[in-house]
Amino acid sequence: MKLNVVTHNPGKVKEYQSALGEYGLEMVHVNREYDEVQTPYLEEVVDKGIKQLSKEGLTDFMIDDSGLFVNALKGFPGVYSAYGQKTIGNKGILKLMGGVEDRSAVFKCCIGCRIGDQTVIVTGNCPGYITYEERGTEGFGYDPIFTPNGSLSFAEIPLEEKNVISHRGVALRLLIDELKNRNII
Ligand code: ITT
Repeated sequence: MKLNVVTHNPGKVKEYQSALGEYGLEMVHVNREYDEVQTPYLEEVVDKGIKQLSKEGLTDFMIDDSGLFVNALKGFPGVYSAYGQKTIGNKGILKLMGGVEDRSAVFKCCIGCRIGDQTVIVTGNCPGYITYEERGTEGFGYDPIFTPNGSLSFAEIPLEEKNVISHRGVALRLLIDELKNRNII
């Protein structure tokens, strides 16, 4: 079955394909806009996005809204992560974290999937730490400045390993369980 992945971010499509390929699902990248409502909740963005895209006639698709929530920055960039990445970037986050001892952060990923007339929305979290410098060349976005365990950053490990522990990996496994429960895969 083909699944349309609506995103501007090819890195997400790769991670979906790596996790869902073995269930006979083939990802098709659809580089298309949907409105991202302003809210502190990723789930609300995804719920509204699914409703909008369905109304526009799209079928069999997935979207995801993700963010990096840094505790010492009171959750920033959080729901503003895409904006934070485009503006201050990883260097800017490291600058804000200069001299800050509490490096703890959480990556969150909310995935919404619409297949036929069924909707599944799941969320995965990955706790970890902000590094002291950018490290690694794998992945995308904030991967070079996030480490799940204080050792290697997400940009220093292969995608398959990132999927085992990452926020998106956790969400994808919840999605797979739910799609199995509903006999969709
Ligand atoms: P969409 O078109 O799917 O919205 P996006 O890249 O804008 O693509 P989000 O709004 O969900 O996606 O992501 C917020 C930001 O967080 C964005 O800059 C991403 O690069 C970054 N991000 C999301 N997931 C990430 C991950 O697994 N590793 C590193 N950065 C990630």
